[in-house]
Amino acid sequence: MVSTDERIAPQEGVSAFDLAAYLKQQKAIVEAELDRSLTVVAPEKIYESMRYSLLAGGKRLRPILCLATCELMGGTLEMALPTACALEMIHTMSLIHDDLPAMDNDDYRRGRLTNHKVYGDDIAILAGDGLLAYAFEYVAVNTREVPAERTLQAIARLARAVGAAGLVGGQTIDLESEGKSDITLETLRFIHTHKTGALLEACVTSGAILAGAGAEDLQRLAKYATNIGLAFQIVDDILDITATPEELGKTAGKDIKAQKATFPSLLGLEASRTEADRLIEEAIASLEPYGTKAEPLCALARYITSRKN
Ligand code: GRG
Repeated sequence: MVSTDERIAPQEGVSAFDLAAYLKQQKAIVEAELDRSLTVVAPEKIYESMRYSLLAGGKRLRPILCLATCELMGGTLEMALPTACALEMIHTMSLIHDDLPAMDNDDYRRGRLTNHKVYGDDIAILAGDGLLAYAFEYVAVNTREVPAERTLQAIARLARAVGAAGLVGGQTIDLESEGKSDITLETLRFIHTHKTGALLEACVTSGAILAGAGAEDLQRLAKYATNIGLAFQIVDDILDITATPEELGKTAGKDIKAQKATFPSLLGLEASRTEADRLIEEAIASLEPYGTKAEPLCALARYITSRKN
């Protein structure tokens, strides 16, 4: 269900865009495709574990971003749907591994027990690995009506976002930084742009690549993505302090407990909010050349700072 928090009040001079209706519609498309993408076969335990996390809800922001940019660049839903699902598989696997005792050690995610709490650490590791491999297979096998060269480029973007140049690199520095009191804003920016921003950028750019976007469009969209990526993680840090576990669907207040450097711990809550808002406005400004066609992406950017979970 889409909450009323996702309704954006139209601003003066800006036409109304029904984000709640848009999110509901796109989310339903993604949920149905994810459900179809993964069936339980032998060995059942691993498939059940993969489905447990993949179909546990979540905002589905990453696939929705991918579909939105593909559409903005003149592509169709069919062109981007396999990649959109793959992005959610990758995101889900990163959450499964992030929640493991060897990493963030969390018991709850998306309002239910974490994968390893239900299936054990061993199966949770394998479920993550299985989802990661399947994500790439899914794009390669199911992408239609897109020239192979573009699909290959999209796959390369996804792979780069996942590896040491992206999520894996960001998570490494994040783990190394834990408990240290001298983490600088620069290091924190590195962690956020890699751990969270890289995948969001891959969502936006892969959708555009599949639709055949040119270099100038890709550059603009990458700028939009970098800004929303950093804003997204700043808001995540703020919510860790201000939201309840029920709102978050996971343990709240973990960053303070772990003495983790975050934007609020370095800048304070108000300045962090101001920075997130500034980044979102900058993201929106880079979409100006597209006019009203970019309304979904602009509304999605604003949603990042107004969200409650
Ligand atoms: C990718 C190979 C590989 C390994 C994973 C564990 C790890 C390496 C990286 C950690 C990545 C991570 C968990 C980043 C945090 C991103 C983040 C803000 C997650 C929350 O995203 P939401 O709010 O969650 O979109 P929902 O549940 O709505 O999908």
